[in-house]
Amino acid sequence: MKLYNADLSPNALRVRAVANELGIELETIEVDLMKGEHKTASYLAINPNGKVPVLVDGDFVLWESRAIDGYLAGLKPERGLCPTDARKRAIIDQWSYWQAIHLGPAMQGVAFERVVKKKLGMGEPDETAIESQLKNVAQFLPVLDASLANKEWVAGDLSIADFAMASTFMFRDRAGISLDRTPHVSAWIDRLEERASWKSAVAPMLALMQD
Ligand SMILES: N[C@@H](CCC(=O)N[C@@H](CS)C(=O)NCC(=O)O)C(=O)O
Repeated sequence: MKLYNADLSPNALRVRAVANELGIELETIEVDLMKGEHKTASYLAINPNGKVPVLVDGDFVLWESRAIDGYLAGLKPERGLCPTDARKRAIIDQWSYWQAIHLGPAMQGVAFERVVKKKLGMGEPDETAIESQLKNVAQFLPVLDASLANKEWVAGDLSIADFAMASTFMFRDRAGISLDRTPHVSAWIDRLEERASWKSAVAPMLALMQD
């Protein structure tokens, strides 16, 4: 299986981590976003959105990181990362969609302004955008915190929802987003980041951030 990947992409990160967790080996093909390799005709033929990641499994092509994680988990159902039980699956979807639509854009909005722009030489942070996204972070983070008060993982057992969520937290320290007021979230992300699957997936990104 091939993964069109960018080491600096939080969306590709959640796919590499789930593959590691499942023991699925992926042939990663690095797509240089700075050189626009994701906008070439040959790349747009596999993902018309011009974004990473993309998974290619034989003649099956799949984009959208959370969908890719669901597919990978489905190949190894015995690992339980995405159960077929309707209620368990619905709770995983609930948190995955919530991350994609609510918490993720808020956290990533702050990280983009404070971390990514600087890293890629894209100018000064937009303080108005930061203020607006920090309000969203303050609204949504406590929701996750309350939910994690009585469970170890986002959907109860470890699942693809944890990996969907975790990518959002990658740049929290660099972006100045404190988890002091959300101790359950803090304990959960520490737990997740201790996993060998995550450590190995995140290593290339951390190396790039040190440059
Ligand atoms: N919803 C997509 C988002 C993919 C995405 O935005 N990828 C970024 C990298 S993190 C990208 O390729 N950006 C390049 C661009 O949009 O031009 C997913 O989860 O896979």
